[in-house]
Amino acid sequence: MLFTNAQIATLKSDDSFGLIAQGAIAVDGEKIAWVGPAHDVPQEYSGGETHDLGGRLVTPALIDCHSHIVFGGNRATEFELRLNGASYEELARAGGGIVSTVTATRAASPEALLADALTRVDAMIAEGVSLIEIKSGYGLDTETELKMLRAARQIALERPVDVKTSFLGAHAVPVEFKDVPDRYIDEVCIPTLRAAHAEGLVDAVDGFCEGIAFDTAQISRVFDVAVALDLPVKLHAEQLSNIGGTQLAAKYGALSADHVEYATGSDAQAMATAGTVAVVLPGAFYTLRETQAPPIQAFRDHGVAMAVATDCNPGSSPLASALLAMNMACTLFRMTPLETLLGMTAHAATALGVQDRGRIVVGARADLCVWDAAHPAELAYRIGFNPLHSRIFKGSL
Ligand code: DI6
Ligand code: FE
Repeated sequence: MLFTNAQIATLKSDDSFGLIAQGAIAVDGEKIAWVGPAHDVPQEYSGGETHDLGGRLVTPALIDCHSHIVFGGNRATEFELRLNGASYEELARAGGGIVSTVTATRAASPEALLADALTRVDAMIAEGVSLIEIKSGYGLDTETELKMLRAARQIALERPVDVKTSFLGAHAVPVEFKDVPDRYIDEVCIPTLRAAHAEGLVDAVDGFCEGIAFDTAQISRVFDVAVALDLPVKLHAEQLSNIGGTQLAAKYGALSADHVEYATGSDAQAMATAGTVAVVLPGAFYTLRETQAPPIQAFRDHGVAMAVATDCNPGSSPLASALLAMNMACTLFRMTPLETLLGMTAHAATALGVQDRGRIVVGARADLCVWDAAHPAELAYRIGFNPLHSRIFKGSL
């Protein structure tokens, strides 16, 4: 199949959009077989099925590398309480926050959990997302963590989208273990990780390293099990304070450290050495009215790859728009439109340990977006417009 008459942002390297003005892309099965100027299309690709893209912009399909899109209920009441002055941490310590979503998620039937998540997944797909990372972490008991992860796997069967799962048993301390978080880690979190892994439900292991969640010693115990199971790790680190999560993530060679508002220059250095991606989550920064932005310039200076994600969740980031996350990363964090597009494509793939997509190069998965736009900077620029014309998933329109 040949797609022609396209303005292609290949993102073939990190230093530019890699634009090809009058371009064509040949697809063989699920993969990109050739990309280049339309007048150079090799003979072997010019005879088959051809789609004229009308001069539209083509980019790699978007990848949301950090979401909690499977959950029960919502937290609109908590939103009102925060607007009246309560802080996210106060609400968490008072048994609200993540723990209130745990109650709703435990109560939800598998069917309802899936149906609810699909409404948000559909919004993502409509904006060109083809791969979504989905975390557990609102079960905090074996049965519900498995229920969440099965729902996440089911999403990839119900919709034309790929899913990568992350086990986030170390997300919060459930009420039944309120004052004994270490017992929760040993008696529930780690055995549940083993059970979920045995069922093939885990692609990576995540944790929430924070004053209101788990410290580095507790996260280390979970990560040691991940290493033993040969699973990659990633970490919610330095979101509300700096307690050493980024350094810990780097020590374990984590795929990514996420949020990272309170990370320092030396944290950036450690991430660079470990090849750990910095995943910035401007939806949470915005919703919590955070004032400390992540150290974007330090990440640039140290050569840390940056990804951008929605963090779609009912508390700190009720956001199901990848494009708005890109816009926020520009406006709130001063990232460039190129950095945010790389952050929702190539670098998001790296943050998930996926090598074969996120750039329009020969051999990559033919997951593409066709946009009613003339230049790729337009994707991060507008607010509340969806310029997606069509999406190509696994080589099919
Ligand atoms: N940080 C976040 O932003 C989400 N989880 C986390 O560890 C928020 C989860 C929530 O508030 O429900
Ligand atoms: Fe998160």
